[in-house]
Amino acid sequence: MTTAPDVVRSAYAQLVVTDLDRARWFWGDMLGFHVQYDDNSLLCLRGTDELTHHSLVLRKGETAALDHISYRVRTPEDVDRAERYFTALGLPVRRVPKDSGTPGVGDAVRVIDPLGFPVEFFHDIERAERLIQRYDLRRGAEIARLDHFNICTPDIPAAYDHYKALGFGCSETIEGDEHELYAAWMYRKQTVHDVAFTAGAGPQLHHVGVATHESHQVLRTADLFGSLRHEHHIERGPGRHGVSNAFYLYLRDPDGHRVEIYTSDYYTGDPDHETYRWNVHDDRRRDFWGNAVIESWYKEASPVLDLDGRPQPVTGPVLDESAVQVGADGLGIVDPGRQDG
Ligand code: 4SX
Ligand code: FE2
Ligand code: CA
Repeated sequence: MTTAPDVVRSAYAQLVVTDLDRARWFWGDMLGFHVQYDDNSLLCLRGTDELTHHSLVLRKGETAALDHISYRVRTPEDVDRAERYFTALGLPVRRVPKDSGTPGVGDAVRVIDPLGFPVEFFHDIERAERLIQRYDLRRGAEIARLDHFNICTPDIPAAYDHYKALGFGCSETIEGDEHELYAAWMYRKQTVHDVAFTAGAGPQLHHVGVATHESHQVLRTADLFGSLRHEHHIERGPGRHGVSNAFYLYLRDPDGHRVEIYTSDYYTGDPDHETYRWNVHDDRRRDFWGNAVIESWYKEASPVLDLDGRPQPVTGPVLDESAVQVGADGLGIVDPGRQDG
């Protein structure tokens, strides 16, 4: 068995957008990402707390898609380990030397993982000026940092097995009565997740999750979109998740890419941290207040590219969580302790 690379954290996502000016407005002016690099074909963005070059890259292209997700690994040798690991799995692997890939990133390896996703592993990245206390530069949602990727894949157990083998822990799951897996949240850094899986046609990108410090920033984001008559960008929330306990808001960017504004999940770093399992019939699992999840959230996602920039074909899901009925009438579980009439 080849040794898996030691992954530190989810580091950045590179998205293809069709209009950089509109993307600059959405991600920069509205979400408050700091522009670290802009050459009119590529934008590198980072949150107020991030000390490395970027956590989001927007590349101008013809069709909106995910170019790749990227994980930082612990040492330069872990980049070589990633190359050997995915080569041994018989998957497409490509070295991307410094200065030939994404600005700011050193030597990297890009692969198509067993789930069909374009994934990069790197160690070296340019450091960036500390903006943590530049309150004068904050605007919009005041995004602090990237938190996670959420990906659609038809086979959740296969996704779980792949990330388990890469050394990821599992913080929470959604399961059926026979423990069939509908969704799972997995981490390397000490939070609820670096990556989560949504059962759906895949490989597709479901969303990028970005963190604020406080729930008022999530509410203010929704208010800003409303005030500017851009409420159509709001897809789901604000609300409190059951899974993760985070406060959330989902938006769609001008190309339809979904982003989650996310705050206040919990620490998972103890070595004996246990997986918390939600039943798919528990109406609090995805919104702790029981608010329904809009259909588009389950059904729509961004296509992903292969290593040559062509769209990857998708396969339909095995389980469809959106079709699960909660309670006899589908409207919610009746409190078993409640006496009607
Ligand atoms: O909808 S869920 O409560 O299951 C959920 C979705 C929890 C955490 C997330 O980051 C997410 O995207
Ligand atoms: Fe999320
Ligand atoms: Ca809406």
